[in-house]
Amino acid sequence: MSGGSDTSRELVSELAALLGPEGWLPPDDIADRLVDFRGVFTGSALGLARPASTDEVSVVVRTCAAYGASVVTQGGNTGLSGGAIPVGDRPTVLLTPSRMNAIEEVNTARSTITAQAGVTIQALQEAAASADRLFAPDWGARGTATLGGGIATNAGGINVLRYGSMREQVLGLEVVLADGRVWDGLRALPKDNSGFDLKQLFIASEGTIGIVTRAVLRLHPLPSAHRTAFVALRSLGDLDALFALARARPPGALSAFELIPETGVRQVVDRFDIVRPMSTVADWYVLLRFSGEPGVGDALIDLLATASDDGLIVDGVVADSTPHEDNLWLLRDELTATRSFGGFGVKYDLAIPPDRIERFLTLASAAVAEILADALSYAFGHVGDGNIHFTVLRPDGDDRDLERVAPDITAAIDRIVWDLGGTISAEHGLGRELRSRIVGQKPEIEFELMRTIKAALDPDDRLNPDVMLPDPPAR
Ligand code: 2HG
Ligand code: ZN
Repeated sequence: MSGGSDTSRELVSELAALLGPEGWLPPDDIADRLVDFRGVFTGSALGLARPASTDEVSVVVRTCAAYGASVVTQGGNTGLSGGAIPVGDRPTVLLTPSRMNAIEEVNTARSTITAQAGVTIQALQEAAASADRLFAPDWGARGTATLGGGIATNAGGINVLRYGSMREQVLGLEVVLADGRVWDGLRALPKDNSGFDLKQLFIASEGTIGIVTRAVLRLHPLPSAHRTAFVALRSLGDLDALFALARARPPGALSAFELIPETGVRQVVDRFDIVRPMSTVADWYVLLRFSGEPGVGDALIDLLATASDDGLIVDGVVADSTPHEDNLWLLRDELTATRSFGGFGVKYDLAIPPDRIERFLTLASAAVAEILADALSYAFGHVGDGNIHFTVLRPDGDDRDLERVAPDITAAIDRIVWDLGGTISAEHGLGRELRSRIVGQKPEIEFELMRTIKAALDPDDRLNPDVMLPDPPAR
């Protein structure tokens, strides 16, 4: 992208003057924001706008529009689909609400929290906990990922099973529109049938039709107790039965159900200061948690006994202290291939009906082996809601071979996911990576409707161009 035209120079000096030194950083100072977390996408920008208020976001958007520049919004830059990196040859301003990180209100009477978009997920969790409430969204990047990014991608994580994705938490939004107008939809009404539910349009829209600046979110009762167990499955075929058992006792207590492979355990135990949870070695493990009343600990111990009697698990351990529990969840947080293998591989964030997990893994590993015999099919994730993180790696081989066959592997995996009634994007969004692949998943009319909404709200295609929406089919 050329940053050198007269128009771009004028835009830069106007924004620098409007925002001041705290609010405007030149490209040389933002190298880390121009590459995505996985190092797959590299972009360029005229600079980074760090507005301090909704009004300043609006001014940035209006000013960019006046000069014909695009605006790409970025939260904590922890996204895994490349949706927050300004790639392309249009003059682009990168915008982050990192200075807009205030928690404005925790309302215990309404069980809501109101915050600005730049606040981290962890800060929201801590503020809620100090008011004896739970902010439910939780995933490994909690300390860096922001509320705005979580809303823009409808992020998921380990608690979706019980509390739903970000979409289920949002009661109201404030959004800066593509023409700079501000929509104040910060209403905290659990029920509101007064027409289209506009906030839902902006959730998962990945910055393409508006910039979320503030949100009011649902809080939940803080469970008075929780207990985590790590169990070794007899075989993957027993996953379903274990899930059914865990869901049933006591009903509603199951708050996490994560599939963990031995390949992952070995990697993270070797690389990090994490203790192997048990000496028994199995191909697959499940990390599960019960939350609720103090009795959940006994219920979990009871569950393990039944699962063992029924032959579903060969071993299991219930965390008996906070450090013990933390060790188990740290192991889970480090499973992402970037951390556990120190490599990227080819990654898939898919969801299928939970009862088809075993079928998917059998078909997908066989398809990968047929294309590249010594590739490693690495799978883990939130199987309680059908979400598997599937990564194809070449730990001991040449990555170039993998790159060469990656399109074939992707075509095979996507086909298997669709045949099983799933989605190739479960919780990381479409970004740049999946925008063309997604066309195989849904009828074209759905993309036409999405393009109609984009054209109505951002007619000049200024907000996050070339992200999420697939190109129209060639006529
Ligand atoms: C997780 O669940 C994240 O750890 C990352 O969603 C998943 O690295 C991945 O594929
Ligand atoms: Zn995940």
